[in-house]
Amino acid sequence: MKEIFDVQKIKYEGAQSKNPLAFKFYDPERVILGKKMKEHLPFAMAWWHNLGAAGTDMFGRDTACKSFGAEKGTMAHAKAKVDAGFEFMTKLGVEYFCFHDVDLVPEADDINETNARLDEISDYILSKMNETGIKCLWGTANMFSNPRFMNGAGSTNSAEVFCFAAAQIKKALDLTVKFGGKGYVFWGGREGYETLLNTDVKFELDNIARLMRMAVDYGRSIGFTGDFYIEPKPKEPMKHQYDFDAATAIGFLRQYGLDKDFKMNIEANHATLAGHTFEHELRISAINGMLGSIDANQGDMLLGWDTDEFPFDVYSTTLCMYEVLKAGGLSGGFNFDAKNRRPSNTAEDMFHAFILGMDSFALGLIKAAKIIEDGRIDEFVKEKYASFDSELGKKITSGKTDLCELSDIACKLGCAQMPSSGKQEYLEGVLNTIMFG
Ligand code: XLS
Ligand code: NI
Ligand code: NI
Repeated sequence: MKEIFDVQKIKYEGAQSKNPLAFKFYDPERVILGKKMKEHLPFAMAWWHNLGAAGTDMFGRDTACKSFGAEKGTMAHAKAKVDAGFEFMTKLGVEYFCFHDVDLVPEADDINETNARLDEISDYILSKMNETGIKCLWGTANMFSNPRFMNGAGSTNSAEVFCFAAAQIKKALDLTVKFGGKGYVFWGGREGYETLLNTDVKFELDNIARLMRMAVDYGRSIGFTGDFYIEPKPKEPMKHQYDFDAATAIGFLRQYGLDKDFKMNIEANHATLAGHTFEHELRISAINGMLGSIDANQGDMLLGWDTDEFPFDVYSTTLCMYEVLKAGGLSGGFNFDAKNRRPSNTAEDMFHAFILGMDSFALGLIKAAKIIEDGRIDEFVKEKYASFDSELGKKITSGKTDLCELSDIACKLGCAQMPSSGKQEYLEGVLNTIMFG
């Protein structure tokens, strides 16, 4: 078959290499902390950005061409995207993909027709998966683009639209199972509101949970054994989104008894939109046993929306990988939910973007392993709480005391010693020596 991209297979050449189409840090076979880099970093391609997004923004049309030789809006184009996607992933050594239902085919007016198209394309995708060994990380239903979802999907005010959400989830779960996907994502882009003047928040939350419960029941009934994920995001497109951040989403899942089936899919750019760091969201998920998967991208400090840039900030990838390593790895993977900047509009730029993202995470992994091997940061944190290893501390942490006894102790002491220093600047210096020393 004729190749779509005029690019050779991307190889690791090391940091000295000046070849723009080579990995400088991502060496898939290199062993870090007893595991190959490619096992630490199961990368995935996001169908929508990589094969769909062509640079359109609020102020201008496409700058890139993603027709892949076929007419857009046709099944021939859907197939050309499959060919392009599998060639692209193979050339980069990316072993997974993620998709929304309507990324795969042009959506028809009638859902029956859309489903027939999905059946056709998924057979074709499956044959490509078998040919290449490329796997599916997760699937999802796009319940935010079609105008019927203007008031939400699970949170809609229309019982009929709720049925369409159910139908799309059912089909997307069928496809995820057909592809052997590891996970199924709920990103609640329209599950939120603009004003309380027209919104029954309690009703909407109850209904979202009902839809998720039905998804779990259906998924399990057709043999889906993977994780369901919530992908938190505080805003955009809605002003208030219900899955604001990991802590909020985890609370919601527990409230509705969904916590055994769900984990978090943490996106870096969503974390920063919520006013958190990426690593904060990862830590909150991990300590609750809900760190599932990652949407690997980055935002822009100066812009207040989801810019979906390819990860470049190595401090951020390092602190991310430090959390991931300490959590024992991901059951999911690293999905580049990221797109080229609008003026980076060539096919070669698509490769540069993935090389940048994969190298940034490889560097993050290398540096995070060094933080762990160095041990000073972990040791400091342990020491910081040493007071709770004392007799008094143990009394508190074992729950063998009460407010009155502790109050008596404080009163007897009269005044407390100052706690030990947090030493932030020292620790930041340690991090810098590990990064650049
Ligand atoms: C949008 C989200 C979306 C999800 C999948 O901000 O990141 O792309 O990952 O629906
Ligand atoms: Ni995402
Ligand atoms: Ni996003």
